[in-house]
Amino acid sequence: MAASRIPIYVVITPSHRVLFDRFFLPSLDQTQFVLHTAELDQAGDGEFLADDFKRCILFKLDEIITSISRHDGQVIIWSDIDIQFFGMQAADILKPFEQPGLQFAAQRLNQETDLACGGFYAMRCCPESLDFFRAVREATVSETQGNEQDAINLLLRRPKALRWQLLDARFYARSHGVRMPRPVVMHHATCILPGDAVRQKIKLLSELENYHQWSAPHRMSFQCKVFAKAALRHCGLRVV
Ligand SMILES: [Mn+2]
Repeated sequence: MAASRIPIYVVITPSHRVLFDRFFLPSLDQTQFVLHTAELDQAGDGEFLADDFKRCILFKLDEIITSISRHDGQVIIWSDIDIQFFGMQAADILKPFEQPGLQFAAQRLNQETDLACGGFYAMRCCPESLDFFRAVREATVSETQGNEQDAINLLLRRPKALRWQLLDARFYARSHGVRMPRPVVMHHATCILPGDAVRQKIKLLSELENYHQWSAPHRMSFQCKVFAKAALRHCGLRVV
């Protein structure tokens, strides 16, 4: 039996809309997910932690708080739009929530730490999540200088945090490293070099378009190419 469709929320800004139109939307299986978009009209390139980025974060946190009240008892997703999906299904998200009491599941930020990524997470809509995100909003302003991801990680490690876990390796982000996991259900084009973020993200996303349908030789040649580029970066070259 098909699982019920999961609400997936995104904030779209003019600087990043191209990523949504070209990669996020076409790759999202809308038989599995119900898309909710909130548009934020603002100038700026949305570079990580610039002033326009921080305003966007507070707007997003207000929208998160509203969304939790709207879907009482349900699991919902909050996602960045620098993401493409490789056939991700509702069951991929609901599986961890079969554990009794789980309230929050986030993409892993990197392999070196157990930090949550602020760009892709699912939560059970309940009073605890609502309190948590109210506290995240407060901490984002008063403790982490506008950085919501830091606030989430700070509060997850405090007493009375949500019951949470990291999503597994199928939820791939570029900051996990250049080796592609298999199986894989999504690709988050987390940035690798400072500056011209949107252009870099377009390049990363277009290189991996429809990855779940690639042949084994295609996957292997891609993997060789990214290892070679990683070696060049290691030598100090600016290669995306
Ligand atoms: Mn992102």
